[in-house]
Amino acid sequence: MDAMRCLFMLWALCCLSLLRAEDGSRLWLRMERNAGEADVRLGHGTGRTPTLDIAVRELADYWRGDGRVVLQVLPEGPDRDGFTLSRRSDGVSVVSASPQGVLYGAYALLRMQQTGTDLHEGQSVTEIPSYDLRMLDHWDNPDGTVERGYAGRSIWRWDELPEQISPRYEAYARANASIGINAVVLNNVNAKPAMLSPDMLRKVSAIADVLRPYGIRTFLSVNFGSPKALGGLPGADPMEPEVQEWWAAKVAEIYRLVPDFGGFLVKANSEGQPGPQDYGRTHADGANMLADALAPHGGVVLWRAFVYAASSPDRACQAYEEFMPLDGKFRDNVIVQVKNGPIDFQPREPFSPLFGAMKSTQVMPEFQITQEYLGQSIHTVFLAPQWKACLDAETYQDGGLTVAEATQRRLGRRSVSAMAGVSNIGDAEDWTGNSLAQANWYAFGRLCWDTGLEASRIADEFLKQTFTADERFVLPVRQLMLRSWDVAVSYMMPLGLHHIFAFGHHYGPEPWCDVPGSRPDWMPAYYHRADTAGLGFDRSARGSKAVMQYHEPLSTLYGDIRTCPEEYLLWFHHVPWGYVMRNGLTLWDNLCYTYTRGAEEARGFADLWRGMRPYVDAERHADMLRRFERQAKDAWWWRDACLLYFRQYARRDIPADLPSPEHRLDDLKRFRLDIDNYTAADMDKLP
Ligand code: GCW
Repeated sequence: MDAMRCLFMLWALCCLSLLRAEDGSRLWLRMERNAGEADVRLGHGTGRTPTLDIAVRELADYWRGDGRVVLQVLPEGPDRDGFTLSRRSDGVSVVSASPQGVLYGAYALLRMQQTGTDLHEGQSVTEIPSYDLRMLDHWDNPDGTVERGYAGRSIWRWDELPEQISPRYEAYARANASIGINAVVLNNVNAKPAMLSPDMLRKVSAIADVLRPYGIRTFLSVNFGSPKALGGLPGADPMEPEVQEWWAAKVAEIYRLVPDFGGFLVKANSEGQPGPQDYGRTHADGANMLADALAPHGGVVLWRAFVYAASSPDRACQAYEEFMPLDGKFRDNVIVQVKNGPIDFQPREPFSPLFGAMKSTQVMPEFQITQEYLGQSIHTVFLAPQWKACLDAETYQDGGLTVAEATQRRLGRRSVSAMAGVSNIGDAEDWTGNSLAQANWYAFGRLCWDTGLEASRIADEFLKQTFTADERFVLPVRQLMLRSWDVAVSYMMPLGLHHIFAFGHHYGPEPWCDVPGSRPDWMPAYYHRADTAGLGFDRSARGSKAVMQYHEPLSTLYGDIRTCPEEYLLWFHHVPWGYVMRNGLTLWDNLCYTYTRGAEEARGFADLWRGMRPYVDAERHADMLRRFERQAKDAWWWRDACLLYFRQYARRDIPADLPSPEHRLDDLKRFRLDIDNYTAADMDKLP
């Protein structure tokens, strides 16, 4: 080896060892402490509060800019959690009408410092968040398990509470506040009645005490049958006075323990949960009864529209059918919480027609941050582009409103606007079980704050704060993140395919799955409808008529196979295998090319990440590399499974210029993933 090369190797080794070992626990809050030189103070007339103390402490510890920082609460400052930052010759001021707004301003300053976007002298910026409630929904159970959680167990240690307060609660509150999240539902929508027992409520109150100074209000999911299951009443009919009294008393008990309690999230008459329909009442009757109990205390009801019956001919139509007749019948402290798509957090869905349809009801979007249907905590899929596609979608309500605009309006005197995301957080060291999946938590908060932010800007901010600002890292990895959703859709369910997952755990492919006696709408064939004529679900006017739930011109656009966006083709149409698509290739050939492209790009992600070794500490680099390698293998597994299976119906060959399948269909069909006992350590046991 020549001398130059030796020197270079030595230099490279030094650089590598300089990257400190990291476990990902600091998330995007990896600021270096300053040397104690920051001059941070409260402005004239601004008294201390616990929230302002946090703002002062954060800046005193981490601000490295010139001059002093003055934090001020002024009645004429921006309200609704907003703030103004101004840079003057002698420093920076942060002004808001509330302490909480000042705290968000403080975190904005630190974010600017970390991402190199400082204000110049004389410049000022004002930000007002897009939504009033920026909410994380935990699907955490009292026994410590997390439904669809892939990052370990629940962060809430119910068995230790209220005596022991894990330091993680405050770290969690701080991370949320740093991105503007101000509302948290602690428990699963499949709620246990015991959640409302006096014992549990004392634990809830202890958590709420930690979250409060960070500006976060606590909410609970409730089981609609609680008056019966917990209260011992004969039923839970919302029209029964004793049921109403039970809830009013329970709500009063909660507010004694948690004075700023936010309200209830309810999954009713869905997937076996009790609800008002059990007593011949409507969703509005149920929601309003709870809303009346909460109203005197300032609480709200988040009532989910995720409903579907096994008997329905098209699950995609059902939420609309059940909720549209109730439009305008909900109290103004009820928000109907609607999943982004009409079915269920699929890799790619058109937006739910309810966003455009319900004009007289406060509606909020619900997104899934946890990757139930997108490779869980193994695959890297940056979700901001998926959420943006929904938020930016034009509904054509009243001549023109995007989903974001339709859900940001406040319709009644007590109405609040809201957006929710199902959390991907667990007790894993790095919180999300995959250090790049932290980006989805981050992106969710940032988009609730400002739905106008571009996905690329969010990725950029995240990478600079969480890894390094070195462009040799940020540029390629940002590009990887921005491609990742489309890539995952391509190797899992391109062209509008949906719900062809393995039964139950939803990790791998199982388009052939057929569990005898199971609900038909839980089986892939219900959705893909493959036969020798073609593939896809006919939701046009000749089919299930789901297209008619959209305003014109969308219903015509989606309903006509020639104008339907090709990304939704098989969502809305049963398409002949030989149908020629816009690029001149048949449906079958397009499926083959798209699956293959997705699988090849996933392989490219692993290669790209391998090359990022100089910029990332060894721990996070190695852990992510294993995941990227597994993702690449899974992508080929998906591609082979779906092409081999659908080929039986298409009766066509995979184009000769594409690689032959690496797997055999029979082997894939025999494979069973024991997901309950599956950990990242078992990744090599997959096909
Ligand atoms: O996506 C499905 C999940 C269920 C979940 C349900 C819901 C909490 O598979 O695990 O239950 O949606 O959103 O209620």
